[in-house]
Amino acid sequence: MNFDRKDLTSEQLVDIYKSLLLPRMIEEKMLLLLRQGRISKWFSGIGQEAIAVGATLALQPDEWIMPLHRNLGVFTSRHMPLHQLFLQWQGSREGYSKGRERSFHFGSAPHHICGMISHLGPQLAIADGVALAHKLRQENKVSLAFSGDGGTSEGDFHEALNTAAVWDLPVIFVIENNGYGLSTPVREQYRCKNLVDKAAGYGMEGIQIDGNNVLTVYDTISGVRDYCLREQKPYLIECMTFRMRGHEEASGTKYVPQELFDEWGKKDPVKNYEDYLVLQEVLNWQEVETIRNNIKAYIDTELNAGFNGRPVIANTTEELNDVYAKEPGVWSSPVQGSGSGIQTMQPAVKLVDNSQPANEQRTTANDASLSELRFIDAIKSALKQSMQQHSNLILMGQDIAEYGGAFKITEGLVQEFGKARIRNTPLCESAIIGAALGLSLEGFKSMVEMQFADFVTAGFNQVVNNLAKIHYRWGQPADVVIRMPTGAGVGAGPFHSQSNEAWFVHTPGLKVVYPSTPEDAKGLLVAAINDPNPVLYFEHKALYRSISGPVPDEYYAIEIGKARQVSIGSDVSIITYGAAVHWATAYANAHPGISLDIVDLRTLLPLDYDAIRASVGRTGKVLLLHEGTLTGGIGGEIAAWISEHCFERLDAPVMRCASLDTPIPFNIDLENNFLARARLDTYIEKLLNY
Ligand SMILES: Cc1ncc(C[n+]2csc(CCOP(=O)(O)OP(=O)(O)O)c2C)c(N)n1
Repeated sequence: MNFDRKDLTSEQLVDIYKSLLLPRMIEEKMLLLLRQGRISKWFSGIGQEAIAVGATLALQPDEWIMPLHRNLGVFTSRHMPLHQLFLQWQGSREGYSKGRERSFHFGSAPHHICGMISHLGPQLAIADGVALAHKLRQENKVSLAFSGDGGTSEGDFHEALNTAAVWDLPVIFVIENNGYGLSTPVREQYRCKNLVDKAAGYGMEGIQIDGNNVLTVYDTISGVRDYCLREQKPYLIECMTFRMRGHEEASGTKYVPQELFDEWGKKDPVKNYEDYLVLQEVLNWQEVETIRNNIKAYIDTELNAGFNGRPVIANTTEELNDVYAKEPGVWSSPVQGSGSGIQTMQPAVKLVDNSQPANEQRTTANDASLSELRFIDAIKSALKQSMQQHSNLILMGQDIAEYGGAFKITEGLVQEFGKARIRNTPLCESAIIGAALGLSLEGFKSMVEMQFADFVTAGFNQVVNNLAKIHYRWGQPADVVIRMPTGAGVGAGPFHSQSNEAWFVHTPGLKVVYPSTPEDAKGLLVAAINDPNPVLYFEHKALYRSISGPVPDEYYAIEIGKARQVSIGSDVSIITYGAAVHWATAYANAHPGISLDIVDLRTLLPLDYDAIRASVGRTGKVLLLHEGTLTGGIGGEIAAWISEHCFERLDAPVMRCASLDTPIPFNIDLENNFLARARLDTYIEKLLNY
């Protein structure tokens, strides 16, 4: 192995040696503890340490790294104390995730390390978002993300590299090509000669290097970092290495030919570098011995502390409380040792309470000037005012800049706020949602527009696994709003009409809002953008231009989690949301003799159980009405809650009127038959006559 020290001092060479040796010696100890049954699982990076260590040392300590499961060297080179790392691996409360995450699936904002999710590839686009934040603030910083050879086959790899290239982001993508993805050899993983060849396809520079030579890794990444900063472009580095142990310790290595172990054993990154230092007389063997003894002593002391962690005592209140970030400014107890600590100042915003019918008590500011706006214009107004209020708010989506978006909601914004903040995206939902999370790591807010709610499936993983879970896992807020143009009624067929809100209501960590009036559309979007949590904001396309109403001109918010009482009645409750609110009111208008108690939920997660209970109390007969399909819909959840909590108040079975359990048909007659509206009269009759 050829080492070239270039202009590194002997002291620097020794520091690199210590950084390289530490993860190796920790791992050797872990393997021992594993055999003794004192730890349960271990993903080994033995043989690959030069990559994680060299990369981390080449970056500034406040540059984000997105490591994976074999990158212990990232954590140690960022000087995370071993006892706390060990507490983390043991699932202790005093680790980095309060016992909620395993092995290396955790992050720490003070160390600028972003925790991976098991799905691997989603890490890459988060680095895009971080780099975008640096670019927008004109900071001289890069981000660095790892991928295995297996991970390069994921769509996320393609999306993240392409987006970084198109947006000229200073991201360093590092592939650790260690020959295998679990048991899959690289010949069954890809057909190009070298993975770095893919760089050209994205229009970026790339290089393949010896990943076992720590000086090569360090020098290359230092140079690439300079390039990324100077040119404001991404770069792909393929590090050739080998996985010297099984995928994880229990899975064995039978499928790996012995010759490969023999060949790569000779290229051991630690041994070779050690020999080089001795040969160059930077160290002698006695000094090597001393360094090893010091590290051993450090490991033993730290492990002692690590084994003395307090056991986790489950506290359900704390578990539930940590799912969501508190409002900015009151986010006081991030998971110990993590949380970005970045608290963006919240603009002063008036809370409008229009939760009671106009003829009842209503505390909407009477002095506020009102304009008659269409639903779509109310959304526009919320976006525009939020952009004015939050200088750190970025809007992203396909065709949203000059074109104004598929529904023209963002029309004109690019002229006022510029292309840096109103961003057209390539066609890649997953990377953009991942980038939104990266922006959030750096204290930005973002709104991602789905062209149609249906297309969120292409970014589903980022929503339900990254955005939704990150705060619970390691105390990091995901300050992202996803706008979801949703719903049927316009003959748009199975993939431009879906009501998929129920998928997200089943995901703790998300908030789901779904306004039905222009006033609520504006106030809830403002609230969603102010909220530090990931919010899915559903906007029914059929309402955009079909309804209008009075909307305060001022900047105001409507409380997330609070339902609106549309009308108070005594015969039947209709608990509903979205376009179905208008079906219910149309029915009420057409049947003045029936006293309907209509509740517009407005927020589906969290639900306003007080409003539901009050309505049930007034009528004793409940119809849950929604455009989403019946089975597994929100109606089922609310029906269960009512039967559990309001049973004595019921005078009839709780009924659900929902859309048919079929995909959404294109033909208008079929679509009308599909929609819940077709069965509304029948259900109300049933309840009245019960
Ligand atoms: C989306 C997804 N599919 C499957 C897995 C199971 N899995 C975990 S690691 C792994 C192999 C990864 O290989 P590679 O990217 O080369 O990284 P390495 O483990 O070799 O470091 C697989 C298949 C997963 N974690 N995520």
